[in-house]
Amino acid sequence: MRLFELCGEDKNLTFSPFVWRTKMALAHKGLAYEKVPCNFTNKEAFAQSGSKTVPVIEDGGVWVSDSWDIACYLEDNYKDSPSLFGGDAGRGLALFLNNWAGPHLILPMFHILAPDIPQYLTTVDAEYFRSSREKFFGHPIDELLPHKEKNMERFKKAISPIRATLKAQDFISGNSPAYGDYIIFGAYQWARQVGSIDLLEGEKYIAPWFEKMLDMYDGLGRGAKLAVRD
Ligand SMILES: N[C@@H](CCC(=O)N[C@@H](CS)C(=O)NCC(=O)O)C(=O)O
Repeated sequence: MRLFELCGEDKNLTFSPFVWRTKMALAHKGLAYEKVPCNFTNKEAFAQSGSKTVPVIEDGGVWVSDSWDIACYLEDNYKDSPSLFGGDAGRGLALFLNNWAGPHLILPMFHILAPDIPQYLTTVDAEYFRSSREKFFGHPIDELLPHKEKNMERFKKAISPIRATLKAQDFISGNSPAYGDYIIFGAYQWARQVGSIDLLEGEKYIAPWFEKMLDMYDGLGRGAKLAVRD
């Protein structure tokens, strides 16, 4: 199996929150794979998938893109390894979380992180990132900077369901981690790798959960390369 992922100027700096979902899912299922780092402006390696975004996997000639579709593919094709969803009801709820996380976790987090990212990309990637994200936000990403405090407040409010869940149980998915945990983990791992603000400060329930997640699978998350700030 091959996993295509985005990297910074440093090929070992691979920080996509969506790719982290897939990496944790592959580890959960105990599947081995080869990592293929790609740049934002060079997606040749996975062109055959038809996808413009990562994660993408290629498994014995089968191409699958989109983190959710990959999770379902792994679940359906590797039935003998631990389940990512714990059955149909779990899959349904994980889909809800997947759909919730886009607008209510990733997006508010992106308002905080976006200006931090270009410094870690190649010059052409940084240019692409700035112009594509400017189109997305409707203004240059640096214009987010003066609103950091307000955006932080918005983010802290948005994640209250995560806080409340981890207050009541050890993992998002209950007693042990599963795909729902990987969805949330990917976002915090992204912030840990490239963010200049500690989003877990004061988080009595989320921070200890994140520490546990970092240690899983022989410290897969903890061992990830962190961006080196100037
Ligand atoms: N819904 C997709 C979203 C994936 C996505 O947005 N990936 C970003 C990296 S975090 C990407 O590949 N962006 C490429 C680009 O902006 O050109 C998924 O869950 O896989």
